[in-house]
Amino acid sequence: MVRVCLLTLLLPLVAMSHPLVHSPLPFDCQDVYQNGSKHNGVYTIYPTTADQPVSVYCDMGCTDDDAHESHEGQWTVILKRVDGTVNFYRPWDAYKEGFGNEDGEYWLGLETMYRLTWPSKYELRVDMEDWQGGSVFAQYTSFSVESEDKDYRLRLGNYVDGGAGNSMSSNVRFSTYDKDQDASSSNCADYRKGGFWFTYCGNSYGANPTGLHQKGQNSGEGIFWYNWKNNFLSLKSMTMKIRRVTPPE
Ligand SMILES: [Ca+2]
Repeated sequence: MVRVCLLTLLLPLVAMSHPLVHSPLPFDCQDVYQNGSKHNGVYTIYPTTADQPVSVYCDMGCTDDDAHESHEGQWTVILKRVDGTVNFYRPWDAYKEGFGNEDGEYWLGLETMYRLTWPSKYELRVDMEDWQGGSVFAQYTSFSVESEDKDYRLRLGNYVDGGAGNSMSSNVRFSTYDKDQDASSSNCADYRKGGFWFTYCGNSYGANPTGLHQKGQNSGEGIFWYNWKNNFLSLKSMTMKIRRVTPPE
């Protein structure tokens, strides 16, 4: 899953110098790719209107095999955890608008996720890595986020594969420490130190992609994916990314 990409070092320059004026405004990273930018990096997309640009990290695949490239990449990254440099214990408004650094750790924002996923069908892939160098992923056939009026409720398709196991549930409202909308009598976002589509928090199930960046602890406050390790072991990295299943005509 982790590929060496020599071009990565050049990417920020490529991204900044890419002339958007010659192409239609990209709706997501798939459009960015089709407009000619085929390398991983930070780009600007326009999920709403031309006067509302959104900065995003695009995972374009970055493999040396060109024939394989178009199939593997074109992902719009919605969450990235790599080093613990960004605080994810934030209130509702922060999770709504997004925060962090697109070239490091960040949360894209629920409103942008809603704008991206209501008109088109997207799939979801979650990549993760433990502290021993192991890596797996979890892929879902569809991913969409409802509007704020509907509590940014998550609609998730079937878990397909990847070795991580299924640790996410569909039909779940989003929760932050200041807006507890989970099904537990506890405040899961406060308990887990991040915001997410939590259902229950006291039981041994679920995922915590926005938890604390801890080194291999079992605190239940770290970044974990329960069904991979069958415990709350905190992971080294986690990325959530989405891609249109059927591109619009
Ligand atoms: Ca609760």
